[in-house]
Amino acid sequence: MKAYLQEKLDWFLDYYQKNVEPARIFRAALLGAADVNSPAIRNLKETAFWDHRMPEELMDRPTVVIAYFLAFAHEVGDGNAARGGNLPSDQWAYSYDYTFRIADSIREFLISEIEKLGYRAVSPEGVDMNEEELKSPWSHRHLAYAAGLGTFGINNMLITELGCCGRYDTFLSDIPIETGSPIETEYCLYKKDKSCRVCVDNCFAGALTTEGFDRFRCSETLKTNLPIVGQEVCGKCVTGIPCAYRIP
Ligand code: B12
Ligand code: SF4
Ligand code: SF4
Repeated sequence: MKAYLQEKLDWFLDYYQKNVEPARIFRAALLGAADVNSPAIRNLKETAFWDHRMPEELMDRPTVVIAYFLAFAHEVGDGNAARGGNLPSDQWAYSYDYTFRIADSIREFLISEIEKLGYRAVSPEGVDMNEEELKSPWSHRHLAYAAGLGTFGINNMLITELGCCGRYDTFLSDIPIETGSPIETEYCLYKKDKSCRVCVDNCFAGALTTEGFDRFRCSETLKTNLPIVGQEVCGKCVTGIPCAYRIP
């Protein structure tokens, strides 16, 4: 079933970018699933956020969380890394905006495909970001981590076999599907043997250091960029790095 949904996802990603909103933003996708009763999901209030929602708060009797990573095309990441003056590229800003539309369409498409098979699936609703803490009660990355899609880099991104330069999305279902579990080796070179810190060096704002991440300082930088590129983006810590498109 996982291969079936992966195939549907691949087909739709290509279809959307060719026919619905022609552009080359994403190059590939990676799908996985996490059992709602697995420790990585049950522990979310401790590992992610005290107010993190449990799957059963968002759907009646779910059995799995489906998670997927949409990997940006190399041009998108490389263009952002190449733009000087600490500014994000226009295409990086456009891609951010594009993602919301394609992600909604992908989710609706996959949910309808699951329903055609006679199972239920729902979008996570009512999980708006907590503005005071700048944290979400539904963390796509932690859910994707629970599904075994990747491991966390010190840039906070989840590094998959397609890299970490991309976007995540998730939804709930009761479809019988092979589930994954957290990957036990570290992909991030800093976490492995301290042989890399390119993401930290790229963070001109000082929000990301090897000691931790100041989400408020990062957020200020994103806001500064809004009037310049039209979106609250930056992404210098996700582009021009060895783990952007692959396991480093
Ligand atoms: C709030 C938020 C922000 C805030 C706070 C950032 C943050 N790191 O949480 C602000 C506005 C600053 C921000 C900035 C950015 N964001 Co943002 N953001 C979110 C949002 C809405 C929620 C994140 C959240 O609250 N997570 C839960 C909290 C509890 O996580 P946390 O405290 O950060 O916990 C961390 C640690 O636990 C750590 N960790 C480290 N080691 C380990 C080891 C283990 C075993 C575990 C379990 C955890 C762990 O990983 C966690 C992730 O940071 C998500 C979308 C979503 N709903 O998931 C997007 C999201 C995280 N953002 C994303 C992106 C791309 C960005 C930016 C690059 C902006 C841009 N587009 O140009 C920057 C990157 C900043 C950075 N280096 O982290 C992507 C990341 C994709 C990816 N490849 O991983 C997401 C997932 C959006 C998406 N739909 O894809 N973001
Ligand atoms: S750039 Fe290097 S240190 Fe940063 S997350 Fe990737 S592998 Fe880890
Ligand atoms: S998005 Fe920009 S400001 Fe935020 S951590 Fe990454 S490089 Fe630093």
